[in-house]
Amino acid sequence: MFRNNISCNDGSCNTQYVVPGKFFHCERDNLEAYNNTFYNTIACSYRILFARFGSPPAVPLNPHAASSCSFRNNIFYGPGMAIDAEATATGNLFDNNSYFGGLSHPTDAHAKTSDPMFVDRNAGPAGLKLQPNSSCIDAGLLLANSGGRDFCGTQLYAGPADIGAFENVGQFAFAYGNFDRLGKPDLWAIKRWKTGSGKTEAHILSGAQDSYSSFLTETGTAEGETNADCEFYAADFDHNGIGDLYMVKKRNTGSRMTEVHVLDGADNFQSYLSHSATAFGETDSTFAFAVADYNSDSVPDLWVIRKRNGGTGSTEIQILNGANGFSTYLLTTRGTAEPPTDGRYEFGCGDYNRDGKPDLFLIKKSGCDTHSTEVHVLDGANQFQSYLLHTGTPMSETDNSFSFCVGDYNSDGFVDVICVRKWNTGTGMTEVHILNGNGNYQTLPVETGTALVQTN
Ligand SMILES: [Ca+2]
Ligand SMILES: [Ca+2]
Ligand SMILES: [Ca+2]
Ligand SMILES: [Ca+2]
Repeated sequence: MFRNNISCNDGSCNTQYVVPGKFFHCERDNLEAYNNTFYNTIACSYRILFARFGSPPAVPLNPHAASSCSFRNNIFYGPGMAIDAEATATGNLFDNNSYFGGLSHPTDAHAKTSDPMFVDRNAGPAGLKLQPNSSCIDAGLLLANSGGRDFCGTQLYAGPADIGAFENVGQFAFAYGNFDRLGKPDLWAIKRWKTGSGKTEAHILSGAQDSYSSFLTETGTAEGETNADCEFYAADFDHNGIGDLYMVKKRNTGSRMTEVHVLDGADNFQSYLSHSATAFGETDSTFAFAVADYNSDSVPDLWVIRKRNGGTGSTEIQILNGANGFSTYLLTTRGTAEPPTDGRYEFGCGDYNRDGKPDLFLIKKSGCDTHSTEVHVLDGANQFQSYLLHTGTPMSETDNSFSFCVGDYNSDGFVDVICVRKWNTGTGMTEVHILNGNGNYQTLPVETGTALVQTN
């Protein structure tokens, strides 16, 4: 078994063996190699060796090449000769691999031969993740014994399997808010790429029966496909009671500033209510956001949370005024009581203690003292300088198969935490697990599969 590995220029131009150059040296019968990325940059006779060789000087230990091996869901990238010379002779299976850079493999009935589109192939192993439009995404075989984790620890498989050592995730963004004027907030699943319609799509699950078992809408929007540069939030821009879709574009913007674009819920997101370049420069994955009214003028504002690398040595917050297109600050750079944070945290806002001032929720997913998913709340009344709550919950520690939202699901005035399980769910559907704010998140009154298939 050889799976979820990366090989970068390993064994290239290795001349100590009979045959110079190799991707991989396979000496065992029945070896299964899957979901690996073999990457080479040097023109050489790259190949997979199946013969069994001893130490130099190269003497075959066994004249019989390995047989009954299988190679599936792998990426072979690099210049060189065809790699099937020994494979075809010894009954080894090649199926559903990607070959690019001059390689070929005529025995692979499901060969992918277009550029796998690495994020940055000169940036080391992490650069061998796939871009959102890679043809290797969702093109893999679902193999029964996946190993459970990809090269960087993402749980496998996240929806349809991908080819190569990295599973692509983040296609869906989740938001929580009222869409349809009825009392209870709804769950918004925003599909950013590989949508089928060629548009960013909104799939909104009704919260009316606490079951999320039907859709209020499933539609392409006026916005083309997007990527991880864009985050999505639900709020009512124009006070007509119908939720609107806020898109925060963090980088690669025309204005070189973080931008906010608002799509109108009233026409099913077919037009824009607003386009704004904010006063804040471009941002990246060290930032998180929320959209909620801070200064009680009923206009949603943009909360910019800097998780780390700020000047104060803490998790920082700044809030931009929605009333003037986010061009001025309601709260300028402010350190908080929370030390720097990272990818184990998600953020949201809501009025935890019902004093009329929205508070900042931090959901800590892993690495927790309580060995559970934790809820921490910073007090909006003193500009987030102290905590209103630290608590463990009945949710065990969570990973990136979960997304979190904050809102009052049952209209009892207590802000709840909505845990969305995207994949590897018991029901086979995207699931909602709600931590009840009444009682400080110690119960899970709602745990349900939704009408939405598994997401990633
Ligand atoms: Ca609206
Ligand atoms: Ca406001
Ligand atoms: Ca409060
Ligand atoms: Ca509640």
